[in-house]
Amino acid sequence: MAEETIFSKIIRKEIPSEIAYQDDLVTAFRDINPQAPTHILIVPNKVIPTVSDVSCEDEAALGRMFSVAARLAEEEGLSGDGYRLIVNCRDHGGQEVYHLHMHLLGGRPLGPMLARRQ
Ligand code: DGP
Repeated sequence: MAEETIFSKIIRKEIPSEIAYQDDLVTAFRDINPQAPTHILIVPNKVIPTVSDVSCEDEAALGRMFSVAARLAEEEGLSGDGYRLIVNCRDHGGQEVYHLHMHLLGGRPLGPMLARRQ
């Protein structure tokens, strides 16, 4: 059984957060440290620590994450100009919270995908 993080407490509403969407498979809430006018995290309700831990039985939740991203992007007025979805994985990916999550970012031009090498 994978270890819980703070995101499980957010999903169960044991600690406050600004929840934008929730259903039986996924929860979406606003990032505590927003990097863009819209910055929402979309997470499976089940604890899956990283992308490397995904299995076939998670496909419904992962698919739902994308349909919820599209729905929230539309609600936030991002669909026309576009937005970015990011999933970080482990150290080199810059993952801080080990409960798989998708960042939905938009509301301004987001620049290049990666910081350029010097
Ligand atoms: P990542 O680096 O991909 O693991 O991103 C983790 C994100 O989670 C980071 O942008 C900040 C956010 N975050 C961490 N703790 C909390 C929290 O307690 N509440 C909310 N709303 N966001 C959090």
